[in-house]
Amino acid sequence: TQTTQTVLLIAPVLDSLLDKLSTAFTVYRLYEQPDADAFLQEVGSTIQAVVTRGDIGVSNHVLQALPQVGLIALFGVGTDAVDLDYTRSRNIAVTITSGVLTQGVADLAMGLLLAGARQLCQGDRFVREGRWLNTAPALATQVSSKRIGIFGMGNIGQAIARRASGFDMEILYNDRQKIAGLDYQWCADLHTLARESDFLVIAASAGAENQKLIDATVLSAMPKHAWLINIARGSLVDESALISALQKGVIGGAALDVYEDEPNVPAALIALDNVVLQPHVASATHETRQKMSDVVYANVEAYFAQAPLPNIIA
Ligand code: 8YV
Repeated sequence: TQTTQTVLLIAPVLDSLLDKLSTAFTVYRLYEQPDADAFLQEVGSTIQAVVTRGDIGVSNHVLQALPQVGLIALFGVGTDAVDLDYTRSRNIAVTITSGVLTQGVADLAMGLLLAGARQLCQGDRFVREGRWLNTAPALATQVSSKRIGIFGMGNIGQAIARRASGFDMEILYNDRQKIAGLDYQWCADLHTLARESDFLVIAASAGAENQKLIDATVLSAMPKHAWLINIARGSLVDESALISALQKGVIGGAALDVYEDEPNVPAALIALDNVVLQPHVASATHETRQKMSDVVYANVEAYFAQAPLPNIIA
């Protein structure tokens, strides 16, 4: 459709969302442009809304070429790939897909935890490669009744805690402060949480202020048998310190959905057997991605209708 309501897509989204947006608005796809700067020079001044993935965001360089833009609708909940100081200074609203991916992400966190402790990937390889025919499988680590430490007790952290309580786990957490009404043990600092946890799960939002917070000192505070699970952002972890901790047996293992420089996963991580690797898929189910698409669409629609944005961030 050619309307004067124009949307710039920074990265691919679900086909159904693209179709819906294209039916209602004029949609340009930046990711298909061989020369992005030339393209932005040509159409940038007409763009009113940006749609992009949470993990990709949009650079200030691109936003500078969009003088009229008033909305960035993120397909995701992480805002770390957008410079919020800059968007505030330009009065650009930012919306996220709040609520709809909480369950899916918490599900994968438990999946990673179980896969790591119970050696699900090793077991699968063991059967496929025919090794079961002449060897006994290795013993794994129990999950039930163990201590789970959740770093970042927002919606996702709390959904992980609810799942963990179904596994009779003892639940500890660290967040900026104790959260009223939560019946779990609050640890005032991350190092204490690390020391006390059999499984340390990262569920915090990421930003410039907490880059590489999970560093060598946090990893050494963890018990030797403990596992690190990350479904948040790779930037929260010092990846080289993690690799070294895994190689030296400082921790038991790591189960990761996110990395410092996606999709580049260090060969040193891939080489390790006490590691479970997923390609940033915690929200990647049909159900969740459909709901995320609906939320993105609702916010773009509200923006052009000059209605309140349902999922605007503070
Ligand atoms: C998505 C995410 O995988 O919510 C986030 O911040 O990282 C994920 O839900 C990402 O936005 C890509 O679509």
